[in-house]
Order: sequence, then structure tokens, then C-alpha cells
Amino acid sequence: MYKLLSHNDLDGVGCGIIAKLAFGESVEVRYNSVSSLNLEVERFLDHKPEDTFLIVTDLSVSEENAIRLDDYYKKGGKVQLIDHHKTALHLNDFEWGHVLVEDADGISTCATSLLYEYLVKNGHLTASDSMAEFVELVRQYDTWDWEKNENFDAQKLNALFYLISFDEFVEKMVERLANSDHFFFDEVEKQILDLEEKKIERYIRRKRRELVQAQVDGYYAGVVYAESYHSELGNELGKDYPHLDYIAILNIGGKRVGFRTIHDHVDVSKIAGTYGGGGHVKASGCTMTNEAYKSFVTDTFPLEPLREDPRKNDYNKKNSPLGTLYENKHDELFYLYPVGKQQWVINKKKTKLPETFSSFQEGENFLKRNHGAWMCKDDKYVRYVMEFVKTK
Ligand SMILES: [Mn+2]
Repeated sequence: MYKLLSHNDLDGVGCGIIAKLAFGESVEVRYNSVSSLNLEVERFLDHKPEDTFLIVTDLSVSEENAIRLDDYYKKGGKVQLIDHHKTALHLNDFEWGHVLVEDADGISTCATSLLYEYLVKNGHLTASDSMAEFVELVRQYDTWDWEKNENFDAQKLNALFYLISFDEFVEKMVERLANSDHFFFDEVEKQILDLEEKKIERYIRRKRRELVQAQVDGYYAGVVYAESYHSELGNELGKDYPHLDYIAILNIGGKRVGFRTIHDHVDVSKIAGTYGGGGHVKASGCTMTNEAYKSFVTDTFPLEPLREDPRKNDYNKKNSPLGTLYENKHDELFYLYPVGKQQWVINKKKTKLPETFSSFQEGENFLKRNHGAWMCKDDKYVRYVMEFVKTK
């Protein structure tokens, strides 16, 4: 018998699917949260079921359990831990630990890809195209490689995972990977995913109108209340408002704050860290402590939402060689235009501001951060440019 203890996200469940394909009925799988894993490991060690090979994937065990597992292993127990998190690298000190963050070619690994390799190498599983394709989708999703590769099938696989039940997902995938030459989504899944995509789009559109801008601890944050679709929301709002350093997503009911950034100059795990949380460089979170509540809720509540830039302009466009016109709630007009190859300046009313910028984006960041400006619609722009040409 095999017992697999894995994580309860797509990568963790991917391990369950691959294990089922290798061992069929001979494997018992349990999916755990980060915190419940150690209880499961303890339960296993307390009972020490005979002839059961314990495999732990996508999660790491506590120091205490590592010592107990090592003792069990040295007395002949069968244990294998497979993980790809940097924080678990110390478990490589044990013979039963296999933690690899990047493969020899510098490609980020995931638990599913490592388990797949392990099972094929040890003769438990015959490699196939459909499994390799599935494993690669899980890997790209879990490592965010899908974003840079724009591999939307990886994103869809994760969406599907959360739309149907665990058992249904596992059953469907095991059946598909065992019997098909290639991985695919069936017609019903395509329809569900399509509906879901439209729903997310509407949700993001609504949330975009609620976003406020605040300066918190020296950074410009976009603050929004949302209970669902945090990664999609953080990503879209981040791209819509590149002048914001990060997006803070508040879940009042869950008493949580999520932080997302699309920028390389911000590490949101540090921002979460100042409020007692943590996570990754581009996605992190913390509990809504009193300090977090004050910074993100109390201090931002009176603020008006950011005004959106018009999307349908034909003339007033970003990065235009003729210049771009902005306005703010004090009815001030700002004209951002290039004066040289790498120099941009701003006219406020008729007066040139002292600041100069080395890119359009830098100039826009300045306007949006310091003047709460948004882009004018075409009609205002055309009138302004005509006037500008006349008086020049
Ligand atoms: Mn993982």
C-alpha cells in the first residue's frame, strides 16, 4: 500500500492524480492544508501501518516530524518527501527528502513534475504525452511561468479545479490521462470555463470602479474590497494602473489582506511582513490586524475611487508623440509631451513644471501619484491641442 499526503491546491492534487495513475487502488490519498499536514504525519507515525509507503508531496513537515520520520525510516519504514519550495531545502539532509526548486536547465519545478519524474524513474509509471502535457500545465500554473508564456490553458486548468469538486476533478483527469493520447478540455468544461471567464471580467470591471489610491508606508497602493478572484484582480488592476506599486485586496469577512504586484521593484512579501504576514515576492497576504485595518480601511475609507482612463480614445492616447492630456478633480489640465528622445515634460495650464521625465510612464506616474489625474476624453484633447498650437 501507498499513502500520499499532499497539498490541497492544483499542484498538490496533481500529485494525487499522478499517484493514482501509477498505483491505482493501492494508493490512499489525502489532501491537506499547510497546517493540517503535520497532524496527518503524526497520525501515520502513531499507527505505523505495516507495509505502507508514505509519500509526502508539495508540503514540508515540521522539525519534530522530520526527526520522527527519520527514525521511522532508519528502522526500515518507507518514506519519501518530494517538494519544490525553497523553505523546505533543509529536508534534503535526510535520505528520504527530495527538494528541488529548479532543474538542471534552470526551469522551476513543481511537486507534480517532481513526483512524475520520480515515479517514471523508479519504474512505477510509464511516461506518456498526455501526462507530460498535464504535468507541464500544472507546473506552469504553480510557478507563474504561464504568465510569461501566456499559457492560458494552465490558468484554465486551475480555474476548472476550483469549479468542480476535488473528487470529480481527480476522477476526470485520471480517466483522461490514462485513455487519451493528449491532454484536452472537453466541451462541457470549455463551456463552464467560458462562462467563468465572463463572470470574472464583469467582476473586475465592477471592482475597477471601486479602487482607491493611498500612500502607505512610502508606497502607492491601490486598495479594493474583494472576496474572490484575487490573483486575476491583482493582475488586471496592476496592469491598468502601472503607477501603483501594488494592489491591496481587502476581505473584511475573512479578516485578510492580500497583496499583489506586477512590478519587480516591489516585494509584497515584505509589505505583508510589516503586518505579520508573508508569502511570495509578487503575491502575499496577512491577517487584518489593527494596524492593517487602520492603514487600509480607516485611512482609505473617505477616499474617492480612482477615475478610469477612457478606453475608446482615438486621439488622446498614452505615449503619443503629440502629447497626452490629463485632468483632475480640481479641473486642472496637465499636458504630458516629449521634447527630446528621452525627455518628457508637463505643462500645467500654460506653465511648464520644473520636473522632467525619462519616459512617458515616469511622467504619467508623477501625474497620477501627485495630482490624482486621469486622461481626458478626445473632445477636450482636441480643443486643448488646437489652442496649444495657436498660442505657440
Ligand atoms: Mn506547489
